[in-house]
Amino acid sequence: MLPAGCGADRAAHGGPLTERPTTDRYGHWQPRPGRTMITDRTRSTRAGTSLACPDRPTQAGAGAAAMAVVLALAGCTGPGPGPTGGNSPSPTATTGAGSTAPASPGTPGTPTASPGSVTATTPGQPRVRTTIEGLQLPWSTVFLPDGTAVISERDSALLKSVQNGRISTVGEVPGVVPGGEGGLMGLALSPDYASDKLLYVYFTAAEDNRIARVRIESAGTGGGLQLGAPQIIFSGISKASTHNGGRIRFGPDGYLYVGTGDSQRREQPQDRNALGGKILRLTKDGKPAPGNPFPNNPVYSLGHRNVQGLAWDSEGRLWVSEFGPEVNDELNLIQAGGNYGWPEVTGAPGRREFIDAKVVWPSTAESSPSGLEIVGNTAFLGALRGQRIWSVPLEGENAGTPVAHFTRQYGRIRSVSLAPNGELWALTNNNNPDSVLILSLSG
Ligand SMILES: [Ca+2]
Repeated sequence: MLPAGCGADRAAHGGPLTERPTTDRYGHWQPRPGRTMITDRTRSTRAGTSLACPDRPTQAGAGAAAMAVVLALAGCTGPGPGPTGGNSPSPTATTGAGSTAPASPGTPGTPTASPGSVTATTPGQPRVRTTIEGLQLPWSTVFLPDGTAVISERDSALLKSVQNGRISTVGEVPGVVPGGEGGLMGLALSPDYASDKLLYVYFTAAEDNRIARVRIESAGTGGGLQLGAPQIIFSGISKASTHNGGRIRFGPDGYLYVGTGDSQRREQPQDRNALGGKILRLTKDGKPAPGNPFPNNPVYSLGHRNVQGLAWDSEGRLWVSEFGPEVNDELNLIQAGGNYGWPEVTGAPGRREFIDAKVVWPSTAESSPSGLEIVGNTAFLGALRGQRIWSVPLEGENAGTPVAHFTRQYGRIRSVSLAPNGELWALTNNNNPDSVLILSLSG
């Protein structure tokens, strides 16, 4: 399904990294007490530009009008008819302004959060205030304290800045070996950026997926930014042409959360000593964070297929978006040590040993969610194959009925990120070229 040339075993362009892997050849975590970090000063000499290799091919107009199935807590705790079994999803109906809402508030037998109580705290309808064009396969956005945006480009391995609507190249992250869905992906700004000036990056290298940190700071009077030498803090996350995960984000507890993919290794997600198909929780130095559910282990939750969206709600609960296989994309509420089912189950089958998704999209043609952001009590998800932005009202531990915005108006959406001024920045993923959509939520 992937375009030619998207294999994961593309030759490395840079020299070998000097750090010993944190995992064995099967991607199993190898605790090494007292490990010291080694700075990677190897510069890449990447040549050429990779093809766009979609996480999930887009099929315009594909699929029936399947609607997201919404699961309130009551529907997720015990055995019973599956949400996608006897109950057909509701069709959708266009309501104008680029939004699509369900024709009915819910399907009998499928519990939903109370729409009334949720709607009251929902931000205004997102509207595109402006667009900034000129990016190529952008993946992640972070904002510096002065409002400057820093954006990663997956296949070019470049970090770009956007200031006053103008795009500039900051520099290339060395050691990135793009291929398939891999490349330069997630970004996270240090919570101590004011003093340490550090940016964390997740990328696909020659042998694995890894995380580095690099100083990024003003170059001087010109207002530009410059990069320091990256330091690898975590490595050994297995790679493949697809399912590389890639989202990283600091939580309210100050630890770095990492969404990984199963890297086409179905045995990894249920193995708590393998890094694939997990959410990891790390210190700023790349060690397992204190209080993790399994001793001296970076794993925070398991049984995931491919996590590319992480966000916390106002009460500090972690929600994640996750690609399903041919069915059942998911929005999950994360519990430390929780098992989210893959590859044994997907969606919300009500199996006691697995945690059900809060929202299930039966049709991956309508979703395939990558980035996730929570604004107030509303989750926003960027949909790749679905070519839209979904909003989902949250109420406590429950999720309400998803609403679609901008369906097939801007193509594939990779990420959504809240800017300091309250606007939402969405990145397209079309490669012809790509844009930032700056969305106003004020109504
Ligand atoms: Ca699941």
